[in-house]
Amino acid sequence: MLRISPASLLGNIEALARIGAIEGGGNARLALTDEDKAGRDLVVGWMKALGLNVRIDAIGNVVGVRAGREALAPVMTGSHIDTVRTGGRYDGNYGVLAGLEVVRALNAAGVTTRRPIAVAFFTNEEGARFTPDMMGSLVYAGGLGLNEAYAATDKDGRSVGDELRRIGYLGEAKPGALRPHAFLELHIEQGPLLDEEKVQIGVVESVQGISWTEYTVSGVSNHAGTTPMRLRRDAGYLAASVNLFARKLAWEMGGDQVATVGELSLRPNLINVVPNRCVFTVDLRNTDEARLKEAEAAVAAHIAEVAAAERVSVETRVLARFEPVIFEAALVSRVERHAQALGLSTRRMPSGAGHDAQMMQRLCPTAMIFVPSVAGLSHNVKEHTEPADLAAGAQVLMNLVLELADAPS
Ligand code: HGY
Ligand code: MN
Ligand code: MN
Repeated sequence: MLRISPASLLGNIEALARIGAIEGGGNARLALTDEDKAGRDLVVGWMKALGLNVRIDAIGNVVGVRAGREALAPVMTGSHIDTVRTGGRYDGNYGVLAGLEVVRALNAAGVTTRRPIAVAFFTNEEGARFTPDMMGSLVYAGGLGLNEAYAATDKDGRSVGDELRRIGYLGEAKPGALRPHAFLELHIEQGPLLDEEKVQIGVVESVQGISWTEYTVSGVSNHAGTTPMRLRRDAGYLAASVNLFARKLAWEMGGDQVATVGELSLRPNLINVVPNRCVFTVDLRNTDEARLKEAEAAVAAHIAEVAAAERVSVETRVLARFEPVIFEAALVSRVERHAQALGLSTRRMPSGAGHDAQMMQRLCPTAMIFVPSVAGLSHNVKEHTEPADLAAGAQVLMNLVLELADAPS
């Protein structure tokens, strides 16, 4: 059996983690920043050194292709290398670098597979600077037009199109022109299940639905001391009320329902002034689309009720909305079989986080492989996965990629 080299994989994870490194061992490489460019340049350099034919597409997705014996649709693997501002070193990066490790091992063994093998990283998976998240893979899968993606702006008004151009990654290739035979994404779980249950491999069956909404509340700024409660039109109060409501709702709904108010900014943000403006976000997720719709409706009704009582106005902007995605069952079973053939313990599960794979399932049979996240921590500099688990996941990826790339059909 062709073996991945844990040392080579861990070394590359370590090297990439030095780019955009932040206190505590994590990474800050927000999409299309100079740090993202530096990470991209490093990984593209590694792709070229491995002899891959590197294509950069018009949304900045990068695909390195290793030729096969036959010019067929490739088996593609990959993920993302952009991070949130307080990111860890494994989220996304691990899947891309494991894909390059598969290529390195094939090169070292002088093996040429029947089908080409492609390793990709997609632009702006995180959605932490520009929304929607999974932007590059969504464009690649035909779910978002290029001009709409280019027009997305960050809080400083910088657009995706301008930033792509600025960092030199507005490529020529048409997004999605290279249609994979199958797509595999190896990723850390980012949640607690595998670690709590001491299971080595997560066989991912689906990705839960995601609903991201931004609310801009306008009230009346006033003196904190002289304004009686009956006269207040407090924009910040609405946001606080939604946070409490959404959290209680998620607890009451139970199941997979989660709710997060992740962004919140007040204006004028002064101790003695009733805020007249508040911009905040609500992230709702559920594996069940009907339940997710219920949660969205309940939050909207609560906002309408409190806004009327507080006499504030609310502008709503949907930032991202993706229904749950079910992965190709036959491919999911292959993941399970390969993990078990290596003597690894497995459990089937949904993904709580969004991933590029959920977009690629629109194009071809797709599946994901999870490895444990210690204490379920992610989007946190303390994100950690044990080296043995990182190596095990990469070996499952290797074996599955080889099986698919040499299959007769
Ligand atoms: O938000 C997510 O689930 C992903 O990290 N973009
Ligand atoms: Mn990720
Ligand atoms: Mn992430």
